Amino acid sequence: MCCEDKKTNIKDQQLQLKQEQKNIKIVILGDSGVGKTSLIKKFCFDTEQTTLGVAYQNAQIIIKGQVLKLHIWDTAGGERYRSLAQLCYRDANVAILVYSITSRKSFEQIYYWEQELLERCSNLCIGMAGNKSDLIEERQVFKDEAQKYSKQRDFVFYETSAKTGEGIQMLFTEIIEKYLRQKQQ
Ligand SMILES: Nc1nc2c(ncn2[C@@H]2O[C@H](COP(=O)(O)OP(=O)(O)OP(=O)(O)O)[C@@H](O)[C@H]2O)c(=O)[nH]1
Ligand SMILES: [Mg+2]
Repeated sequence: MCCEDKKTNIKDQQLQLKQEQKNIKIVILGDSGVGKTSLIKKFCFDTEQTTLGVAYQNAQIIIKGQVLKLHIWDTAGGERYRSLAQLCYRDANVAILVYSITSRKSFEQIYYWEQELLERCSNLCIGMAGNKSDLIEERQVFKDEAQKYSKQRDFVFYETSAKTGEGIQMLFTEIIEKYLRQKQQ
């Protein structure tokens, strides 16, 4: 192969890598009522299309000058939708597990949601959101405990509020940055 060919090849590979990085599939899981849909609505600006018990939204985010298209799949936490939700875990790049800080049970269920996910896909970047952080007086899960849990499991963790917007941008940005770093390795 001549030098020029090699150069073209490297350029092609770089271009391909860039194109691959442009689309990121994110799935959002967690118990019913923890605020998954509300979180996504706060984060996205596009219109919603509901499909078979799961909802899809897309959004754009710019990280370090790179425009990324996010395909966000909002699963329903209710029992009767579980088999449908499982269909959208496949090929996910990033997953965000959501609990509500006002529900101890929803936090305890995080382990279940993680197992659900890992049974169906690997090589995922996982984040955890302790949502409804604005409801301080109803808190049932301490931040320290959730932080410790996420550290053990290598999750990106933020407490979020779909009402005030607290933590949402940080959570998405950090988890996507982590995904991009892992993809480069
Ligand atoms: N105060 C407060 N309320 C919230 C927050 N997030 C969601 N809610 C409320 O909690 C309720 C449930 O929110 P959803 O976003 O529908 O919950 P979900 O996780 O999508 O529920 P499923 O679709 O049934 O799985 C709604 O009444 C929301 O307005 C939050 O951060 N703070
Ligand atoms: Mg919902």
